[in-house]
Amino acid sequence: MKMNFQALIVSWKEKIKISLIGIIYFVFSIANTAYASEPKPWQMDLQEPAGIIASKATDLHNFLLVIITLISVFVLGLLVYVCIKFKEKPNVKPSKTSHNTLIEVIWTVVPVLILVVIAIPSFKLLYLTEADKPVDMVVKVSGAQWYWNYEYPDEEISFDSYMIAENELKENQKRLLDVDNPLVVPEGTRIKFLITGNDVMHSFFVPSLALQVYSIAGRVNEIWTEVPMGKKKYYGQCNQICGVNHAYMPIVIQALPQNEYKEWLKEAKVKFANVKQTNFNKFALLDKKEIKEIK
Ligand SMILES: [Cu+2]
Repeated sequence: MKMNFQALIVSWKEKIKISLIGIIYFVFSIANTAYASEPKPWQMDLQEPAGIIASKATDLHNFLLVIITLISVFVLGLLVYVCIKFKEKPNVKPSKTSHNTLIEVIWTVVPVLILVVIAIPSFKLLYLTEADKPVDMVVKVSGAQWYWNYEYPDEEISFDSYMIAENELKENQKRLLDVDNPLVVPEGTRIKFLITGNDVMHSFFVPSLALQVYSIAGRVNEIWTEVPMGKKKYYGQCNQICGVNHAYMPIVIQALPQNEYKEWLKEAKVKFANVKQTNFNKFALLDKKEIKEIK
């Protein structure tokens, strides 16, 4: 009878263990299959990285966090130690020490070494973002007051992307984040973005893809990213203060499976066929002489 009771307890423990594993697995599987990369209420960490640049940037951020924490704890400890050790009571006659060569050498050399340790992965990442990698497609992004224009030079389509006003939001659409025409791209694609501006300075910022580039009139900035596999929306915002409606020009990159992208492209070519390209769009990539010739 005693044995049976023990066996019962063991089986209950086993059941609880299995249930806990099940719950943890369920939570993680939901998190992994999330269909959108977006800011979350009370979010503490960075958004889940998508693509090689974003995951390397997140790794660098986590590495720096360790270094920053160690330095902060060390400095705090030092301050507390000094406050206690050199307080007035036991030091009625204060020491007049003003130099200590060894300590001065240490506090110069150690920060230099720390900076070198930080610089190596930092430069590696910077070079990766600047690398001229072969890409699958090119998208030209133009910032304007207060919307984005996306142009697919190879497909000869171009369209504006405006935020959906609060009173026009449909179910499942996000306030201040969803747009009428998202930038649609095929999943698993390496994309080169050419980023320019129409008026004031804007900034094309999609945190989960580690994209953050200034959009400046008369200048074309360039960056590439890899959109991973999976049907997903990547949300971003203009993050260069650009005027009264700065907060109302979000960015949505919608990744679709190849076949759905092709379907979208077919429809887009019809839908945006009548959209006349602005002079700005025609001229953005030309030099002054060529513009004169066209005029
Ligand atoms: Cu802006």
